[in-house]
Amino acid sequence: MASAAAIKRSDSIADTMPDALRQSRYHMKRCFAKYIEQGRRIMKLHHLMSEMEAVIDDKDERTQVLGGVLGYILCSTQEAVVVPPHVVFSIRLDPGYWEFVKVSSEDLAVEAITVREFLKYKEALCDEKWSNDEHVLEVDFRAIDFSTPHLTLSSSIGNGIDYVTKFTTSKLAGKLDNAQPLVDYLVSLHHHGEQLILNETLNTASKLQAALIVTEVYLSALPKDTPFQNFELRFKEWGFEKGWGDTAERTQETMKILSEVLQAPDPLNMDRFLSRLPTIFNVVILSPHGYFGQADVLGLPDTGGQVVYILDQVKAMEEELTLRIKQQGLTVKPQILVVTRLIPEARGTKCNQELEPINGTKYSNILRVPFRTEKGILRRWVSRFDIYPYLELFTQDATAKILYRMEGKPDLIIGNYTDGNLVASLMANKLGITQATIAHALEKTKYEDSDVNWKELDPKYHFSCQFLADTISMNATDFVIASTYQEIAGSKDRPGQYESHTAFTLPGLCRVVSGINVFDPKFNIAAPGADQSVYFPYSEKQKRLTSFYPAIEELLFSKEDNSEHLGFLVDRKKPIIFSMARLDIVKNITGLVEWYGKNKRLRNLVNLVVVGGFFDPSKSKDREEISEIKKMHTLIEKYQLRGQIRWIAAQADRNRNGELYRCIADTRGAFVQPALYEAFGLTVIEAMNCGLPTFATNQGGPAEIIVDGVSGFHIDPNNGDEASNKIADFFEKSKTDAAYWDRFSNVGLQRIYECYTWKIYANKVLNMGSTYTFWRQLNKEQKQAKQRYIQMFFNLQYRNLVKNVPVPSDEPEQPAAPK
Ligand code: UDP
Ligand code: LCN
Repeated sequence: MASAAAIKRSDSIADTMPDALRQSRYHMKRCFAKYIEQGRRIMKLHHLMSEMEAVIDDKDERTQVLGGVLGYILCSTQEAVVVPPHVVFSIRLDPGYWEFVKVSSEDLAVEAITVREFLKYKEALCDEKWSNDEHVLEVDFRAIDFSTPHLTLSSSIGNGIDYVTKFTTSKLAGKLDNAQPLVDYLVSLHHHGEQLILNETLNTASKLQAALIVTEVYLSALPKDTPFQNFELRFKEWGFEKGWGDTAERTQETMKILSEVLQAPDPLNMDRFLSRLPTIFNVVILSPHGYFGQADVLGLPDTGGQVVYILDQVKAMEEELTLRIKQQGLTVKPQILVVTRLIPEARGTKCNQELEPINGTKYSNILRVPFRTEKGILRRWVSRFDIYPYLELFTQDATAKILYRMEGKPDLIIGNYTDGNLVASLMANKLGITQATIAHALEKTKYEDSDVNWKELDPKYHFSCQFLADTISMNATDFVIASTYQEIAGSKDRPGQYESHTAFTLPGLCRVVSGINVFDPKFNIAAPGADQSVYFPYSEKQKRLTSFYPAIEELLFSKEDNSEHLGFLVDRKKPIIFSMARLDIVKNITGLVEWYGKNKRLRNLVNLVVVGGFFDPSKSKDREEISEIKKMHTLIEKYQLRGQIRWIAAQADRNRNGELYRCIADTRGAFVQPALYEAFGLTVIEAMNCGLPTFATNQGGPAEIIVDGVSGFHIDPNNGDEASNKIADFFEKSKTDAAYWDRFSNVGLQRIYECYTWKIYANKVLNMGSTYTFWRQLNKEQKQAKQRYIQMFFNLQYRNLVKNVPVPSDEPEQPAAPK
């Protein structure tokens, strides 16, 4: 295949493609004739390639055709729309860079087209009349993005904060007066009515600069550890308020950094200064859907890593906030509220309690607010796909409760997933405060052609609401916290989750010609960690939680089926391959069972243990879970797996789960994460933290967490034979060479310590909070214009769609599912 070097960035596809087609004219004419043979349709890359193979059956000739620029262009094609006699291509040469061309199958003429035209071809396949209407609703966020600077390199995507600091610096540079917005911002800082940093005495850059020279001399004469209180009054007279530091030394440092910023702004000092400013004390984290609790919830429908992530995030953020506030010389206690839904019928969990302190924190709580409709309070769990009718009222109710609990506004609102992000957008807009969003997983890329086919999928998934809600939140938010690069902008071959919202179409509803721009500097990567007091290496013998051993022994090896486990392991000397996930289709636990069932070599080498769901489909209300439960039973019978498989129901005890991973490591086993797509994959880092060699899907976040063949292995969930053989090869090698297994265990751990800890995360996210709070202030007008556009879109489009989502009647709950 040709390399990227074959095509220069400055060349457009429309410029290079005609020549490339001409060079293989004979074959290309035949290929294009084949492409249009079946009439109008959407073709993906694999269709284009397999039909090309059928036409050019000689392998050498095919290699020659694909060896040049043409091969490179074709392989960068995301999809093609066949509209005889034309084939229209959407080509993605690099993450974030898309081009669209129309090729005539008759004379191979190539014409550049716009994204709008491309979407029109695509939607015409399902709704030609709508597509031809000149006045359909076109959503174009780019049109109102008139002043935000954007990045240009694909490799810079996800480092937004670095660029925002650079852009800020250059705005303030040049002459002292340019720093006035910074001074205004500093004068505006306060907490609960108390002025911080500067008062009106120092309301110009020149006054501030002069005063800083005086304080420099004054502070140099004091012992370094002099508490701020000792010179607080004098500073106040000069115009300086609290918040510079707890001692003379730290105050002097912070003031010096600001003096340097005023003298000649540079990004490093700007970043250091902004991250020291006392701007964040109270944080609201929104996560309405699922069962949000600290015990007995994991593995319940729609309840997985998001809950784990948020609880760990709160602990890490509270710790970091407490430290920062103290270092700045303030005595304020930070408050973090995780706001979720209160579920009256809570399946034995605490999800029916309004307030619950968060374990391991001093000042953080879960606040639960019920979903309401005009019929009253909704008592039961509702799928995340059906959640839209409750969100607006929930926002109102939650806002009132938050203001009451915090005795004022929060300083930062962080949304999670579609529902939490939409609520965060509405709330942050109403209160006028900084907003962050976290996706965990955007649903759009999980289902092929989910935009054009929305009408078919809508009754089940309500994607029309979801995609528009996501688009609204991405645009409304001040910054986005992603876990990996791929989440934003994908990989060479696959668009990112956010990137897939760049342009899409919902025929009959609206054509989104510019939904989001992944080069917007709001995008940042801050990868989560795993709680290292729970997930620590199997080799740390003195820390092992031996009290769980009898229960884990029973869980893995007892002979009889019961409500917690099914199947048994005849040969307990074999290593165990282990997987644990919610029983969603996308998690592909059934895929792993099938690969194992089919691969005799693997079955001879290892046993299989999977944790997920439960065994009686009639006990589940979740559509996907029900079908996966049934499939598991079928596969166990089909491949006669009893004796080699243990299926364990969803496990809710994190500490015991940590020990379970380590017990699997004791068998010299491995963790396998076979998802068809995984946004991040907390189980992957949990397993690696426990020293378990890990095989994880190459579709999504795990492909970035693991360096294939170095700190673990990638597997292709769409190629089960290859995946199961890769696992079998590993165990064959480990059987003859014990050091081989040890190597993957150790390098996996190293990878975690370098990149995936909560400490690194909290530091990054709080810096983002400070930097983007100033940035939104600097770009007030732009922000306001966008908000008005968003409000109109929300009102006229999104709200109408929500009316189509049924509100279930509140008949009594089924018996609780076993935990
Ligand atoms: N988990 C669990 N019990 C289960 C299934 C999952 O405790 O039966 C935990 C798992 O340890 C991890 C989280 O739930 O902490 C799942 O996170 P992941 O990112 O792997 O997937 P998600 O469910 O968020 O899609
Ligand atoms: C949701 C997912 O699907 C996972 O991939 C993530 O690991 C989890 O949330 C936590 O962010």
